Amino acid sequence: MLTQAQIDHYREHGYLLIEGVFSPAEAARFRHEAHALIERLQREHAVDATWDSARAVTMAKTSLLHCHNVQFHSALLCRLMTDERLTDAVAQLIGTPNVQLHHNKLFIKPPETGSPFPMHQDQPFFPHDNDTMIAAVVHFDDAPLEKGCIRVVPGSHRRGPIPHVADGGWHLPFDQYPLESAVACPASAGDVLLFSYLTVHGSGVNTSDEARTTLLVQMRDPEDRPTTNVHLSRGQGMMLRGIDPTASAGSSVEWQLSTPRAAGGAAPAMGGMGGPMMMGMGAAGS
Ligand SMILES: O=C(O)CCC(=O)C(=O)O
Repeated sequence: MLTQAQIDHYREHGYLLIEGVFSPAEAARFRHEAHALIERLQREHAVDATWDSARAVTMAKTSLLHCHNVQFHSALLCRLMTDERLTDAVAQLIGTPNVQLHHNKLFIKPPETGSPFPMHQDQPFFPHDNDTMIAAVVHFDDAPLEKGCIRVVPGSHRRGPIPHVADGGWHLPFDQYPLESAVACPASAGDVLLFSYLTVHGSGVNTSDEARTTLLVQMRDPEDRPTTNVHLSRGQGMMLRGIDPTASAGSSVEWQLSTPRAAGGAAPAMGGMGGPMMMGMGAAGS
């Protein structure tokens, strides 16, 4: 259970770091699973997901190993997403008993060369009517500043959607939103950082001699409808806590693909990559 002070912090600042959600032993198991998964994928294809715009943050050649939607690769990581220690906190913060998966991303920022993320909001990538979308970053190992921990702009969620630059991956102008000006959120293995999809955030290069390993899970109230049918993916709509009161035939992707929106609905688009919201998006999307 979160305290009222934690809930108030999230509402005021748009983010919350919860320490020790998972034990060091659990985090170590997740980390082992994550690295084994990336190794399996790398045998099949390249898994770098560095945003083109990250090149403007650093001249160094960096890389970011990633896997979208880990539930199709690992039962352990699938169970992690439904763990009540995680989903109960999310339910409290978004104010609904029901928590639905939008998508998730496993990231490994390799030692010394782990790619940065320019400052951005996640909202432009997948806007929703009620803005309940929240990211939970589960830390599988320690993420001090030198490992490129996440940085946030406290209170930025209250500004609503901010115009982004599409060039090289949807991001905010570098001169107005320098990475260094944001508040660093260093975390330990087992900690979870939560932030709204309207909270401006980014992260620096991993210059340390250890990998930074995280799972980012994007979740929403199932009654919060996508404003545009973009950023669809297999597994979207899976219930992580409670029920889907809209009873929209299981997968919300299936529903979005087959059912036009009641008012002014855009034509459903598979993959969601065609609209202006997604132009210039890096391989990791958001
Ligand atoms: O993992 C990070 O360092 C940041 C990830 C991020 O900002 C994103 O995926 O939108």
